[in-house]
Order: sequence, then structure tokens, then C-alpha cells
Amino acid sequence: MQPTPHAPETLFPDSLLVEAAWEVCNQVGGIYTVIRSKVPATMPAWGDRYCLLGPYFPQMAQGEFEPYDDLTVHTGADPFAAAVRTMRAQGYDVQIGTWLVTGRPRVVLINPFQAYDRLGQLKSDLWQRHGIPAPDSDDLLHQVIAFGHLSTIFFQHLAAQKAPEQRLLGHFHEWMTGVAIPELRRLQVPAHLLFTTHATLLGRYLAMNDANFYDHLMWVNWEAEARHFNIEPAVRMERAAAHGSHVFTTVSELTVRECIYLLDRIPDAVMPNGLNIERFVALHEFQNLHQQYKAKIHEFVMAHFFQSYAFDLDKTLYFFTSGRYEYHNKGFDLTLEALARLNYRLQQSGLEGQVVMFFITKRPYTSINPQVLERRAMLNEVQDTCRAIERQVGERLFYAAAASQDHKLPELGAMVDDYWKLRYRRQLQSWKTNALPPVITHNLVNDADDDILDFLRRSELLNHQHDRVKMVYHPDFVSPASPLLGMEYGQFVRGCHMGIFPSYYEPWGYTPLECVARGVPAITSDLSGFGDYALQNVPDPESKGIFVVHRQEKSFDESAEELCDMLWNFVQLSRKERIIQRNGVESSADIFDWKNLRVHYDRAYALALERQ
Ligand code: U2F
Ligand code: UDP
Ligand code: G6P
Repeated sequence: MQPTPHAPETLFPDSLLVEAAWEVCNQVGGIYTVIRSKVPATMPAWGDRYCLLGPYFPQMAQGEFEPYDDLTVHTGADPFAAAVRTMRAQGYDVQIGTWLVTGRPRVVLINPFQAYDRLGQLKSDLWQRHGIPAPDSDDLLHQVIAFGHLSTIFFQHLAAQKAPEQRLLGHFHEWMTGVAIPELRRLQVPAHLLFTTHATLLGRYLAMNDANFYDHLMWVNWEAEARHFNIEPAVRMERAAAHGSHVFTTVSELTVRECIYLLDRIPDAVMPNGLNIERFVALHEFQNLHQQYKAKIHEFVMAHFFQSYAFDLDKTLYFFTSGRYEYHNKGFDLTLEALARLNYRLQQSGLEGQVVMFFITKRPYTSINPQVLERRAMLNEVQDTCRAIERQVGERLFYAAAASQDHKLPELGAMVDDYWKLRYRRQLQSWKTNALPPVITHNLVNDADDDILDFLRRSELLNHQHDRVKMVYHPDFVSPASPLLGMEYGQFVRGCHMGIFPSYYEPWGYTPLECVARGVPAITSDLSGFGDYALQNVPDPESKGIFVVHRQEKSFDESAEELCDMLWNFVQLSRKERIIQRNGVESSADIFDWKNLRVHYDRAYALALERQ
């Protein structure tokens, strides 16, 4: 059942809401997307009574954070500014200002390093009061502990500054901010506390290391495993936050199971992740964008492949996967296996066209492969020559047309100077090579020990001319500054035909949802929070371009075959069918708009206000 969306009227008018996350003005992973994309749906309901709280890292906040001027801080009548003033009067370095994102929310940022002189005491308190140990040398843990202490002080002042009848909600995401919860409870700060986990720490580690994670989940000894993976302090912080909060939530039904078995508390609610969906007024606009960005990908593909051999770009489909490099968890292994099978089917079928598959992820590399750069540079030169010839012919043709007596099109080749003809021929001669187009664009630090490369080598998927699935492993995120795929990630997504994300472990997984929001069909799995949600809440998801690979209780081989079937069906669609499908996909994304999903947060806040 879809929840009924709230009208954007003021919510809980007697309450203040502080939402704390490590990724406020500090992008690390998916939680940044959660917080940032939710702001436009949150502000109309909370307005001035809403404040985000996060750690202050000047390098990261630069460009996204604008501090209030001194006058606003000194005269601000709201309790947030008042709490900041009190802390500053006590000598603390606390930032307050605006996060420069859509919705422009108020943020308070606190530099964790200012409490480093008290770390010894803070760690000892944490151990004495809450049984949480802390090692000597883990800097992230030190930052987290210091920030937890400083945000506790902020909450104490805020509780003192607010009007007596006002109620205070403190919503903490992930263990890194949640570490404040046990101390807020011990000090009996009058706040209603929520804790949301986006993945359990142990779940992530176990899934990465145990091929039968889901079968073993019920029997995990959390203490032993936390020690085994050397993450006991963080796991104890996560448990303390989960148990100390008035309301405990997570992002999907899948993580509910993890919470039950690994954290020993049943979540009070599931709060699925949304996006701030921006629709175009006219449908053709996003279709035009697809065409425009596909042309940019064509440029890369011409440079990368055509030096070795050419193929028809009009009959080429672009598939991609993206995300952090978790080979097994992100389903890169399954994707590769299915692509190898698709390659074979395409070779046998006599079907025209080819697929170019991009793996966009992050791996340590030393440089972009010079060969790949050179291929790109040479194509740019060819393009420059073509443009020069185009200009020359254009000018001369125009003159000839104006002066023409017989109205016949003159011989165009005769309008090109010998200099350009020769240059054109020489460039093309020196450009062609017999070498295969590289499957990877960068030189990895550890090339010999990379799972993706290992698979490609073993299965001979090395961009031979006869391969119908070509591979481009790009071990860095896409960026406009890159000389290879110089575009924004979102533009790259739009230019592709399909995103493939059949994760084995994925508490939510934004990447397929981001495809759908841009009108690009996507494959997810029933072991990802998003895929599981779509199966349960979206009627006929396939008609909306959401394809869910079944991995629960399926063997690797069965899932690979199902994925291959999905890809096979897709490559057989005509252009017209793809265009129609994209229209359907884009229009279905509204289901995942925060305006519709915010209601889950509202309900959790209502529940927290009932409990204290
Ligand atoms: C989940 O994605 P995350 O954003 O949590 O995933 P990552 O960015 O990879 O972060 C993994 C964890 O690493 C920790 C923290 C994060 O949850 O516990 N961490 C850290 O050690 N140091 C840092 O500076 C920052 C983070 C989930 F996996 C996705 O499926 C969801 O889509 C997403 C949003 O709900 O949450
Ligand atoms: N992403 C990006 N640039 C890229 C590839 C991915 O910014 O080149 C972003 C993507 O938009 C998404 C995030 O990385 O928001 C991955 O989030 P997801 O929830 O899928 O996985 P997580 O990393 O949180 O486990
Ligand atoms: C968009 C454009 C069309 C173009 C089509 C190509 O719909 O508006 O002009 O023909 O994309 O679609 P394809 O799936 O072949 O990339």
C-alpha cells in the first residue's frame, strides 16, 4: 500500500527538529543524497523550526556552506542561534549558516578537532558510562567521539533555550552521530530521540566475507564477529544508539532483518529513501537530453574503439553499472557473468548491433592509461581537421552558390586545399592500429589482483572485434574535469540506455532509483532495499522500467541466467519501443518523490513525540 502523502502544511507546530548526520555538507556516500534530497520536502513543513547538524570540515563544506553574518547570529531570536551564542561564549567554535542546496536549510556545523585535548577523558567516560571501548589510533573513531560530545553540549543548550512548551526532536543518522544518544539519555536532556541506521556495520562486513550471509544471519554472534573484524567500538556505538533511542528506524525491510539479528532491536518503522524528483513540463525535453548526452558518449566510444575497428553507433546500446567497489556486494560478479552469456547469445543470434558496458567505480590508480588518452587526443585532432575542412568548404560553397550561373552543386572535394587533404589522409593512416581497445581506462595500482580484470581475462572478454559486448572499466567516478568522459554523472546516466545493479547486499541503493528518475530503465535485485520495495509497492514494476533480478534463495547461476534474459529482451527492443519505455519510466518516478515518502518520517516523529 502506498502511504497517503501529507499536504505540506506545518507539522507539529510546537516542536523543533534537529537532524544530525555525518554527511551534512560532507559528501561521503549515499546518506548525503538522503539528507540533501529530502530538504525541499522537509522545509515547507518545518521551516524555521528545522536545523541540520553535522561535523565541520572546512575543505568539504567549502562551496556548500554559507555562514550567517555576525549580526544574524547575535540577534537571531531562534533557539538554534541562541544555543550557538551560548556555546561560543563558552569558547566553542560552532558554525551556523545556510546549506547552499535546494531548500536552503539552516545548518549547525561543529569542528570535532577542538575537543581532541579532552579525548582521553571522553574515551574513559564512554567506557565507564556506556561500556564502549575506544582504541588509540583510529582517527575516525576519535572524530566521532569528539563530535558526539560536542553535539551533546549543543542539545543541552538548545533544550535550555527553547520555549518551555516547545518539544525537541533529535534525529540521528548512523552510528557516527548516534554515539551522542546514550549520553543524552544519561543526562536526561529533554529531547525525543530517533536513530536511523542505513546499514548495520556488521551486516556490511559479513555480507562481504560470507557467501551465505543471509542463511547465517540468524546465528551470528555479534560480539565475536565485531572483534573478528576489529570493529567492536563502532558496533557498540551502533547498538547503544539503537537501544538508547526512543524510536529506532531503518531504510528497508531487508535491513530490518539485520537489525533484529545483529543489533537485537526490532525497528519501530521502515523509512524508504526518496529523491527530489524534478519533472520537465514537456516529455520530449528529457528525451532530447538522452540524445544529447548519448552523443558525448559516442565521442568517447569512437576515440576508444574506432582506432582498432569501427561499428555502427546507431546500433549500439550503452549499459552501465556504478558504485563503490564492492565486487560481490554490488553484484559486479553477477553482472559480468550475465554479460559474458549475453555476448555469446548475441554472437550466435545473427542480431545486429553491439553493447558497450561501462563499469564506473573507484579503485586506486596511478594515472589514466596513456594509450587511452592518446586515442582520445588523436580523435580530437581528426575532429579539428574535419572542422577546418568543413569551414573551408562551407565558405567556398557559399561563394560559389552566390556566383553560380547554372545552379548546380559544384564538386565539393575540389574546394579543399591539398594541405588539408594530405593532413586528413596522414592522420587517418597513423591513427589506425591492430591493437585491441583496452578494457580498462586507467593504470590500477594493483592491476594483477583485480576481480573485474581477472574475470575479463579469464573469460576472454577483451574487446575483440567479434565480441558483441564491449567492456569499458572506468575505475574512477565520472566527472566534467575528466579528459575521457568529461561530463557530470547525471548526464552520463541520461546518455545510457540501461543501468545494471543486481546487488547481493544493498540496504537501499540509490543508483537504480536515480536512473529511473532520469527516464533510464534499471535493473536492481530483490536483495536491495529499493528492489524489494519496488516489488512490494509498485504495481507491475517492469512496465515502469524497474527490473528486479531474484537473488533470494536462488543460486548464482540461476540469477545470472535471469539477468541475461533481461538484457537479451532489452537488446531486442526497437528504438521506438525504447523511447516509449523511457517515457513510462520517467513518469513512474513520482512514487519515489520525497513529497510522497516524507510521510514515513512524519509518522516516526509523531511516534517519538509520544514516547519519552
Ligand atoms: C547506505 O549507504 P552509505 O552511504 O552508508 O554507504 P557508504 O557511503 O559506503 O558508507 C558506508 C559506511 O561507512 C561508514 C558508515 C557508512 O554507513 O558507517 N563511514 C565511515 O566509516 N567513514 C566515513 O567518513 C563515512 C562513512 C547503504 F549502503 C545504501 O544502500 C543506501 O542507499 C544509503 C542511503 O540510505 O545508505
Ligand atoms: N555516484 C556518483 N558518481 C559516479 C557514480 C556514483 O556521484 O560516478 C553516486 C550516485 O549518484 C549515488 C551514490 O554514488 O548517489 C551511490 O549511492 P548508493 O545508495 O547506490 O550506494 P552506497 O554508496 O550508498 O552504498
Ligand atoms: C530520444 C530522442 C530521439 C532519438 C532517441 C534515440 O528519444 O528524442 O530523437 O531518436 O532518443 O533513442 P535510443 O534509445 O536509440 O538512444
